[in-house]
Amino acid sequence: MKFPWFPGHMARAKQTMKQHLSGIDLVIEVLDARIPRTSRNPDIRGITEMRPRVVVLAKQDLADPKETEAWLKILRADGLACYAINAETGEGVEDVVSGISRLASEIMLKLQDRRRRPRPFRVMVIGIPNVGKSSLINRIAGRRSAKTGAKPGITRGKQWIRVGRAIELLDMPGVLSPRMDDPEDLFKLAATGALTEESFDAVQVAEGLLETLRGRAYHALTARFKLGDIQDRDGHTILRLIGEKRGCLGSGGTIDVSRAAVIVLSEFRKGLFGRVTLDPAVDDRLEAES
Ligand SMILES: Nc1nc2c(ncn2[C@@H]2O[C@H](COP(=O)(O)OP(=O)(O)OP(=O)(O)O)[C@@H](O)[C@H]2O)c(=O)[nH]1
Ligand SMILES: [Mg+2]
Repeated sequence: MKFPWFPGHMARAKQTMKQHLSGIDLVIEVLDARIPRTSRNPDIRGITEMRPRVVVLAKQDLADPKETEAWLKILRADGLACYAINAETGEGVEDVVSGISRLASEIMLKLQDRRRRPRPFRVMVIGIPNVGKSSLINRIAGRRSAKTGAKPGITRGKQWIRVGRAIELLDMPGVLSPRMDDPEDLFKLAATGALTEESFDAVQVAEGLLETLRGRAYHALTARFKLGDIQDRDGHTILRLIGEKRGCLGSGGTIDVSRAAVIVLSEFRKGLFGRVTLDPAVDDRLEAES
């Protein structure tokens, strides 16, 4: 398949978004706080741009807090309502709820002026796979209504979830852009867990990630694997060292780098190398100032 990260259910989800949009009052765009630039999907943003929008930076517990602050400033400078959350603990979710409620009263008041019959305020939640859409919805609803999971593609079809009497949330499958071809973007999406394991080379991504971590989280990386001095080591060598340390041995005692790669990716996604943002806000900050 040409675009293994764009399976059939994503194409169907885009169709569903288009079909349902006329009945939607607000769109929540969930971005990954570690990759706020790369996790924007211009396709779905294009589909939903005619609707009022709130942006949520999810998984803020895994991202560098200074970078998240900078990203919030940049997004707010664009006039967007924007919040950073941790759906695992619920941190920041109250602010999202009060933001939605405020917008709901404003928007529903306008609808009443046009003599529409009262109806619930309808919110569509969109974003790339595995970013935390269903987890956020469960937090807002205060119950586990939407299925969640640590791999992309958990939500396969749309699902409405009622919050009290006044709000309905539409959970959508995660959607990536089929036109995505920048290797750096694909690397970041793979490293953070937005792509299915079959659609990328784990060794290549782990090696790239280790070079990034060598630059951004040197002490956490060396301490976690007891690596010694790796200043001048490339990703491939560091991965082999990790394989050795963790006993990832294949037949004949060779180092199984594939197993080592799975360990590196899984530990990165759990935040075990500290809070690392892969899309620094710095360039955008300069843009915002110019
Ligand atoms: N650390 C951390 N993990 C989170 C957060 N939000 C969600 N997760 C985890 O991320 C994984 C994906 O969460 P989901 O809510 O299923 O993501 P989704 O966007 O609905 O994914 P799809 O339905 O596959 O598109 C799960 O393992 C969640 O427990 C967060 O704020 N912090
Ligand atoms: Mg989901």
